[in-house]
Amino acid sequence: MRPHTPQSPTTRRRHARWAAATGAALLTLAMAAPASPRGTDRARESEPTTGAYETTSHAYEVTGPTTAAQRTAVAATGASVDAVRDRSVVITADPAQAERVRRLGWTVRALPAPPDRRDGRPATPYDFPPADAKYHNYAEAMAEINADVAAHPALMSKQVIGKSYEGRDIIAVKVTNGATRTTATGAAKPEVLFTHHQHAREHLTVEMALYLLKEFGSQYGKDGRVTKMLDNRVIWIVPDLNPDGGEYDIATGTYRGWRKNRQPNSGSNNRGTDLNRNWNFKWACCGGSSGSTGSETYRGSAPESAPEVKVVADFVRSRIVGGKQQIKAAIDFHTYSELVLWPFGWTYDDTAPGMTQDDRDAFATIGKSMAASNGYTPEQSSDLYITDGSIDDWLWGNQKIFAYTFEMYPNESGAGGGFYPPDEVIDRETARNREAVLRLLENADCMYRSIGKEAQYCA
Ligand code: CXA
Ligand code: CA
Ligand code: ZN
Repeated sequence: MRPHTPQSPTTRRRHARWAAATGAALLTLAMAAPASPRGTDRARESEPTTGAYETTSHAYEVTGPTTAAQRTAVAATGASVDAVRDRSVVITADPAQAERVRRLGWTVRALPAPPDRRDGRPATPYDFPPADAKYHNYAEAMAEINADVAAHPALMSKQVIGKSYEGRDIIAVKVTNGATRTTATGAAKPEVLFTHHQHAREHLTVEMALYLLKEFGSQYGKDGRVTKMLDNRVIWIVPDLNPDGGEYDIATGTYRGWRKNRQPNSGSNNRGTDLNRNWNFKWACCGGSSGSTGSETYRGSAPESAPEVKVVADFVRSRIVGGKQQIKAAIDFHTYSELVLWPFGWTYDDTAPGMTQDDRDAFATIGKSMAASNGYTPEQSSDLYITDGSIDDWLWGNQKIFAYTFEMYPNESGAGGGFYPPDEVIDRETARNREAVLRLLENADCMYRSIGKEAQYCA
């Protein structure tokens, strides 16, 4: 195992920025938290953890954990770890999970409930609150995509690749210049996959998909790099992996902070599987997911037990043509923390069976290049905490696709709005990833070129 340095200069820098920017605000908000509509700490902790009702999850700041192993232990209580700082983490937990974290010896403090953005106006069911009206609910996102495809029929086509648990369409948009079947050299076009919104409350990721479609559609024939990529790549955009969870999160006009899908679990009143723990590679292997239905990181009853994961995994497998996976690289968009992450998540080790030093170096080189372009922090995902059953581990471990996770804006839980940044930031924070996306597309034909080994791997 490589020496693990949890308190790297990078995390220390991030911590300092956070403390300076939001320390005072957090204190105030923590004091205000018990008056939130979700009730007091005492009330929450008297709620049942099993039985007739779903328990209420809430955001907490946990002060004390400094190493990845300590953060993995926090996650093992069933909470989701939403942000990682030098000496603390932000989690989502139900009262029992929060108590388990306290018993680990850490200080646990309730954070404010998600913001009320209704502006005193009535909520429209299944719509974003008035102050966040620029976000797209499911119907609005589909309408926007249909319009993009209709406006650029030579560049885009939409496929329904399957259905969510509640029966919503899961779609993939194919973006490429349909007039060219191969690259200039006659080779099959390398394919690149962008996936969005595995986690319900991470709505900014759907906006990222809409941004990419707008940008590719409008810049073809205008911007040289975009034109070259649409001529020489096939881009697949899956804009919404978790439409049921997303709609549930916004249904009442007050954000619910929901993460999982909305699939019932047999023998339990707790709904939902964490889609990013349900992929079929080392599923349940390593303490990086939970077998409890009430957990924020419930892994499901079996790999691909979530219909949404099965649909996208089947789609990825369908891109194996003549025995060869056509998709070479991928980004799965999440929020928040401003990170570029690469696999493996199941082990702290840099290299492992199926991840050679050259593989790792190509991942890190292009990961760091993308991060240099958007100001995110690049690292292996297990530098945060262990995960098993994540999409990146499956895409790389099973399909040999160079798969990254982007954790988008904000960097911090406080000032930037955590999972719910105001809609004013959408344009800036989606365009912020333009260059990173182009860099991945431009490298996708031979990721090993980045480490000077094109001849060895891509001849
Ligand atoms: C993550 C993503 C991919 C592999 C390992 C870890 C981070 C992600 C998660 O835990 O699934 N973080 S998040 N978006 O806050 O849930
Ligand atoms: Ca607004
Ligand atoms: Zn996520």
